[in-house]
Amino acid sequence: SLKAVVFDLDGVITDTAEHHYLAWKAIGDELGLPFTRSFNENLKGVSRMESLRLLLSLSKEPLRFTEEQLEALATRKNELYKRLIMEITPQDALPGIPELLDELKRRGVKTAIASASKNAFTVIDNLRMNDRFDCIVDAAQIRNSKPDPEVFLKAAELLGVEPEACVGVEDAVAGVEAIRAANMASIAIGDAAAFPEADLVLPSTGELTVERVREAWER
Ligand code: B16
Ligand code: MG
Repeated sequence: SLKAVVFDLDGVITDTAEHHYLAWKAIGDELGLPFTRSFNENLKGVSRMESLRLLLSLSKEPLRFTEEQLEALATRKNELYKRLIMEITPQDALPGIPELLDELKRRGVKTAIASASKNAFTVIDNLRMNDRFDCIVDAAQIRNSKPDPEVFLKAAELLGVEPEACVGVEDAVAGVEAIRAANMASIAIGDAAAFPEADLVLPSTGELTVERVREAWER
């Protein structure tokens, strides 16, 4: 039976995917790179340094940055991002999420966060959602980033459940890949055309109910 739901954080619990986008956009603008929202889809769920590498790949001429300069760019993006997430309050949980967490608890289904972000705890603190998850796995606790399944497998392990008894929820292509590689059922939030591999795709978290979670798990 269904034992747990493992949630991605950025873009699923709250709209920090937008904050990541705005921070990378500022760096892209400074460097004169044609960074768009549609290209930003590739950065979702991807680690900070890998995101920077993808952003710089937009340059027509090869960019010769030293390791130090790359670190400085990533740090500056993170400073911009940290400033944006300072403003997050409990009102910023995405639609339907608090209700779904309550309902899962009532039914004895465990919940976890599986985030690629080093800022996950700050975001969850600002949402005042620390107590609402049975466990939280962030970037500091894993070696391999999504699409590697490690972060989802670690969540299942800490919950003490088999991955096969879990549903994972993601807004990123790399994230759905990670869920599938972990042998969990998958729900993607976003455009159906972008997620041919997901067991279920919902346009927004407002549609994410216990019934939909069960539906994905039964596939
Ligand atoms: P940070 P998630 C991911 O979080 C974001 O989707 C991705 O855009 C970001 O680059 C990554 O975290 C690293 O974040 O720079 O804060 O360590 O979606 O897995 O919760
Ligand atoms: Mg995400």
